Amino acid sequence: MSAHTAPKRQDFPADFRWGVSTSSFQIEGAAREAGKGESIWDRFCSEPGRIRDGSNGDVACDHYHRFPQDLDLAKSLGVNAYRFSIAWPRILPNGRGAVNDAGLAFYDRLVDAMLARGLDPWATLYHWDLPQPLQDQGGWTSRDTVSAFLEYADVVTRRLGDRVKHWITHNEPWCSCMMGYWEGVHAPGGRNLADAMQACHHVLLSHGQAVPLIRTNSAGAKVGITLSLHPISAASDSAQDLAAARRHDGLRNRWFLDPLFGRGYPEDTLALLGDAAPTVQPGDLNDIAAPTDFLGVNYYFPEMVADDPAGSHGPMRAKLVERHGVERTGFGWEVSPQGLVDLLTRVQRDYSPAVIQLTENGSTFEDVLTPDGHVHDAERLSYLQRHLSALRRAMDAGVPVKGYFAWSLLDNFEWAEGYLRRFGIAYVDYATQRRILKDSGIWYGQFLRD
Ligand code: IFM
Repeated sequence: MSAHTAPKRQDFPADFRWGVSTSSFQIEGAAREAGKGESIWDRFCSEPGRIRDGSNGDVACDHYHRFPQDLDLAKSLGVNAYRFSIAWPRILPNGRGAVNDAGLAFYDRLVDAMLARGLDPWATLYHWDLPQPLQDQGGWTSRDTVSAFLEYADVVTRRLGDRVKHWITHNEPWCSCMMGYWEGVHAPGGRNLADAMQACHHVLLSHGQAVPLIRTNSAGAKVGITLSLHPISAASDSAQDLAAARRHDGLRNRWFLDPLFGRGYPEDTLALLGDAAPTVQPGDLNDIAAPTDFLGVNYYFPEMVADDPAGSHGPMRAKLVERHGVERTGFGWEVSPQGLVDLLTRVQRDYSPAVIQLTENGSTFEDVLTPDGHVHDAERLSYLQRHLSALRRAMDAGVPVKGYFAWSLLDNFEWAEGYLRRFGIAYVDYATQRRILKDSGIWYGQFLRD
């Protein structure tokens, strides 16, 4: 860790959005309560060997019952925005059709509680918990799921659109589609690239078609999508590695950015995908490119790649290479604040979004609750400070970032890792459900109240 001067809130504009980020499945629990239907993650967790600690989201952080205290905690930090997601199976237990009013009523209470505390609600419609009945009909590989999503988006935005004025259609399509339908490590556990590409196309299409609908139901709302993006570099200056980096970037970043910004799918990536390329109907690309108000960017780590002529890691013929001697998080992810600057300046140079919101950024380390009742997470604290400084540098370079959301308010269910990875700025003692602000959370609060 290099010496570093802590950033100050005054270094950022007065109207900057400061928030924390969460998602429904990861914190809510109450998996079978008040009419909620089964989600693909409930099902995935029930399959042996899927989740590293054999856990599930049945209780998670019990946020469903403890949200007033959790929002008090967020408020105590001094954030002015709170990002959360809505569990589709709470609203439409079968994915479409009958609406479960108790589910809507829960989000009514949640949103009202945010507003009562001066927290601006930022709602994500899809953070991966697809209703299982839709998966039984093909999930995101089926075009019918697009119309089901529009039905769901309509119901939710009609109900909450008077109070929620920031909507994110999808969180990280790469993860929900590529990790879920190709790599097999996320729900629903598929292992077929063509399925994943079709799923991606439907997710993007559902985003684009939902944008005008959300605007109709939520007057004056700002609407966007959140992508997980990575700065990518080549392992060497060889022509082969440089070409591999370009190919990898095609699938990892450009595959999403290009169609969202009206360029269609990247030709080079399409050619490499061959038969795995998705079926695209006339008008789809136009729909996907619906103008939005902001691009949500989630940044965690950079990637370095080398040529992989055998294609053993997929048709992009690129393989990830570990950079040696660098700092890493508990997940093994490279810590690179400069990567954030590189990523944001690249997105700005190549796509010029009017507004970027940094909707997630955070880290996992081995946290220890010490006998003095504290969690001295010096590494996470340093990560947070250095990424905020990097954000400032990106803004100085002209990138129009208007908000930062720390991932995450609470330790929570980290997908295939279960509860083994802690990303919170507040520690959760799962046995008692006690929340304890970590040193990083205490610092974030001081920074915000400064
Ligand atoms: O926990 C996840 C979150 O659900 C999506 N973005 C990355 C986080 C950390 O892995």
